[in-house]
Amino acid sequence: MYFQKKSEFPEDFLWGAASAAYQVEGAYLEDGKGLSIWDEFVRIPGKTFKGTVGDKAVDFYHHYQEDIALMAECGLKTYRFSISWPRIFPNGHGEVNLKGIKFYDHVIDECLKYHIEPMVTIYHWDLPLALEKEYHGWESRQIIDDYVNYAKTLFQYFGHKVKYWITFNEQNVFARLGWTLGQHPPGKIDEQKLFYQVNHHVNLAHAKTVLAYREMNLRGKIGISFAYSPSYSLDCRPENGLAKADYDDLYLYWYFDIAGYGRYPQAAYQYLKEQGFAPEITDEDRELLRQAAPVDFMGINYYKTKVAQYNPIDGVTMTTVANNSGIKGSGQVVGVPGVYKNPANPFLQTTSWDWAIDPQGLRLGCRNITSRYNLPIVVSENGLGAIDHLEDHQIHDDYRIEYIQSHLLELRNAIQEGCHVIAYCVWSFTDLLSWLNGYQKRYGLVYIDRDEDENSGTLERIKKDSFYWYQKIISSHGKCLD
Ligand code: BGP
Repeated sequence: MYFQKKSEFPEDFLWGAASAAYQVEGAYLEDGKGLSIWDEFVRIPGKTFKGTVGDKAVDFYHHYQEDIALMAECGLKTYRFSISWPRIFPNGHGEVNLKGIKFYDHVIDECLKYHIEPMVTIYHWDLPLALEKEYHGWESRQIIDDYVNYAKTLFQYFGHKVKYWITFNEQNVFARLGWTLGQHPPGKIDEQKLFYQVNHHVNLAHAKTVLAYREMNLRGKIGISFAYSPSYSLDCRPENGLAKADYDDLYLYWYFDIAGYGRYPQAAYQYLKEQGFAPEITDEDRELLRQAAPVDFMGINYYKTKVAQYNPIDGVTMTTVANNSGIKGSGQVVGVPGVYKNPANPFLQTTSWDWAIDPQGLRLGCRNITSRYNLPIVVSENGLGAIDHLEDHQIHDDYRIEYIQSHLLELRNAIQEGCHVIAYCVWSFTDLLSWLNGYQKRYGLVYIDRDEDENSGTLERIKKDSFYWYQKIISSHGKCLD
């Protein structure tokens, strides 16, 4: 839409940044923490870039005071971070590890000391390994009660201090990569039926947790975050228009509709049922999902858009070579045979990892969410992964500034168009370990001196140009964006 006068960000807008426990904390065996599935998976040769492991990561566990002080200096209003389940329950259930509780209590207090709103992700992929060994983790319905017990424990300890909760980070990524592409633990390939069943268990765990949270009357907000790549039809050929609708239903609304409406989209469900991939859903499940919807806010992790094109039945599949090398053009087109495929968008630049850079896509995504669900939105991740060069103790990351600036301008447009956006979290505040891409793909506003070698670097924190830029944006309440 065209508006003559530009609007501003709301007064109480939460300018923030995000991270995940496994990617920053390190201290993987300290203070009673149990192993997570990632601690094991990364040790399988060839799974991560240069064999990186998260044993030390960027050592947030010992640097959290320094890092949160830097967040305060930057002016952050919210810090989104995740809690490591095996730090709280080393075996997934049973006795609480009080040292784990103490650590997060300190992190939360440190945030509050600087008036930074803690936004907690309950699950950002680091499942206790013990549960994988005991009953195959997310493959079993047993996990639902263990997850709810873990989440309720967090509500009991931190519910009076934390006002924003995110049940899951990107089940549409961890389930797909874990059960169909073999790129995340448990490393299974093309287990379509299991993948949809796993995703269903995640939905049930989410729903039960939302209901438990509401019963506790804690007066905060609870939502969920998905990886969100809105789509364009390749062109106006009707078959491509339908491919877009199919992509949207199968790849996006299959997840979002549960959070928004408590049900799966019809066309996708019928398709999966016929394929033999639909999850087993009981009447009780249906009722539970319905009761928990809608969430209080929809979290979106936005990095890119996709193009949808009809994919013939003998066309490309999802199993393909991913670009985890940072060599532009090394990724391949993927798709679902007979349904859709996602060719590159010739009108957009890409990152070195072949992610289409599309600021307007963020606006489009917010508009879609608003039209379909009319729910508040938290942009729980957005940022640029790039190779940074340290020169004279400085990082001149104008490319990152340009990326964030252009996305924030479009976010402001979305807000003007009526989207109720409550927060924006840059991914990430400090550099951190990329799950599959080591440390060469950096996202931070603050550089951290280390690389793929576990013994490398001093872990010194160095503010990048983007840090100072974001500081200005926050202090001017977004006015400096123009
Ligand atoms: C999201 C994850 C984050 C983070 C980010 C960047 O999918 O929620 O944890 O990793 O993507 O991804 P990558 O590190 O692969 O570039």
